[in-house]
Amino acid sequence: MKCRRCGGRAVLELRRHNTAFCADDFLAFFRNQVHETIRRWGMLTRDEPVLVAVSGGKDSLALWDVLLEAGYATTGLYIDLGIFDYSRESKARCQAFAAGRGARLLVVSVADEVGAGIPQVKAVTRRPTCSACGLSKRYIMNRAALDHGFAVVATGHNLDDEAATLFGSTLRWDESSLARQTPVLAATHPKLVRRVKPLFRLSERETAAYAFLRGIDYIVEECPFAKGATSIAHKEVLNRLEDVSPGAKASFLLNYLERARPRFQAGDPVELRECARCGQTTTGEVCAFCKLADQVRRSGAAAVAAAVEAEADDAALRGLASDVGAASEIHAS
Ligand code: Q46
Ligand code: ZN
Repeated sequence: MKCRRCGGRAVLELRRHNTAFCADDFLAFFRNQVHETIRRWGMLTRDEPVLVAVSGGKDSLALWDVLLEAGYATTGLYIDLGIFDYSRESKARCQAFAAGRGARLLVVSVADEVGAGIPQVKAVTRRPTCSACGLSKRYIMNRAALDHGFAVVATGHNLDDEAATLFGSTLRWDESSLARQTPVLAATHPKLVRRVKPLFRLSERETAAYAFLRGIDYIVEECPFAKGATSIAHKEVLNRLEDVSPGAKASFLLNYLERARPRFQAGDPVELRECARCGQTTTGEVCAFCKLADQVRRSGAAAVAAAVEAEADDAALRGLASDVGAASEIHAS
């Protein structure tokens, strides 16, 4: 297989583009896709500092790498979810990445903000883990950006993530989720920062190839709570479709954004106001994050520790149980 650009030995075939590239030309293709996406969607400007949310995984570190290399004024934001070894190792990857490039990294811990880490929040609230986690991440991202003077946050969501979210929303015909599905979430309120996804046209396989070829040390293991998540099943379905029809995922997402989204947007006017407690945006009186933190606080440290012990039996967390004692001690103190 030969590189379509230089004729050298290709290392990666991209079936949906009916092409193949050598390492150097693939890296150039990848960067070009990111810059084109940023330009076409008006995501970032050169004179505006960008907060890049990094998880330690391939996508967000690949994004940070491209932006740093292109000279954007970036700062990383790592949100410590308190998920045992997974969080410890992903934080170490982000810190090493930032140190290696002389970049600034902010670290915010969910435990400091909510009163407990994600496993404990899950245990005491009985709320689906990823829903409490997603809510906390969106809240902390926005607040960290406001606190540190950033008007924009960039995240590493890729084509597979976005197509799977769209697929899930479509299966439920969830109109407000469909209206919010966009690679650029505009700042529609002074307390809301713009959120952009410059990798949304690049597949998971492509970001993994970029990170590998750039020698980025990222965490390969998934979050233990990802097992059995519906979004993973949606990704599998879309991957099967992509196998028989290369380009299906991109077509599903890009055609939605171009043709169908405006119709959902028109029917979803949302009135935002400031949370009576924390001042961040909400549609009600008190925001969902403040309510979550309240619930954790009310349950008390002893209940948190007991719930975590019970949680250690959960099959999804087997093998991580040795960390539970230490984690509950930290959070109970
Ligand atoms: S939402 Fe769910 Fe992720 Fe949070 S609990 Fe893990 S899998 S990290 S993207
Ligand atoms: Zn609030």
